[in-house]
Amino acid sequence: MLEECGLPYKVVPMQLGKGDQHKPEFLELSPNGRMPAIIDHAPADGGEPFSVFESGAILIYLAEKSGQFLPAEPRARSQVLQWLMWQMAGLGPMLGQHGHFLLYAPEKIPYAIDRYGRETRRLYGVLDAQLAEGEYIVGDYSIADIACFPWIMTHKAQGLSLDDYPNIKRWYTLLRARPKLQTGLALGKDERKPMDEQARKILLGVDKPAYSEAEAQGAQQQ
Ligand SMILES: N[C@@H](CCC(=O)N[C@@H](CS)C(=O)NCC(=O)O)C(=O)O
Repeated sequence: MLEECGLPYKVVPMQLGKGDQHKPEFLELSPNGRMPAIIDHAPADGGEPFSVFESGAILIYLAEKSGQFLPAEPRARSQVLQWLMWQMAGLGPMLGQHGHFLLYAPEKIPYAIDRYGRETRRLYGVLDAQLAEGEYIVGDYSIADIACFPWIMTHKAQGLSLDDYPNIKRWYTLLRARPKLQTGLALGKDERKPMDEQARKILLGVDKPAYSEAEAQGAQQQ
């Protein structure tokens, strides 16, 4: 998004496998302990630096700051925001869970793989039908496209073929050809490291007990 907007930026790499996302200085910016988060050192009001967490909120903030990729006309704006919310509440979380149970879970649980797999395919179908209506998700290239693209990029790992979704395939090829998107994708490539067992535990949050003592006692009493 920063590349597409032409805004200057500095990337601060995070090592999720080392728990950088749990550090107090990061939690001040992103209380949910997840990346991305940004700090705007030149906010429009000329005041103190301003931080934003949650990718959807970041996209809206940068679209409003740069006046790009989010139309001002109320109907078009609402449509872009509808699809942005669809990504935030559906595509992202469901594909995240599908990927987890398919690729990372230490045991293969067919029910979970099936449930999230079905939902993943349903969501792909919804997007494919929407993309039958136009070149981009709604109107011109927007933050809805920018938000959805990275999840569609994971289709192979999710066990999907874009041949089953011809409109997504056309849109995906169109977006992939954007030079600024390519620059964005290449960022931080050298920083990415394979996960060892400890990093996996930290990232999946299984380095801590799943239940509190009170919950464990309550379960025994039932
Ligand atoms: N809803 C959040 C999701 C962010 C998210 O899950 N980020 C992942 C990396 S892509 C993360 O920070 N994971 C660290 C962790 O789970 O500890 C958003 O869209 O910004």
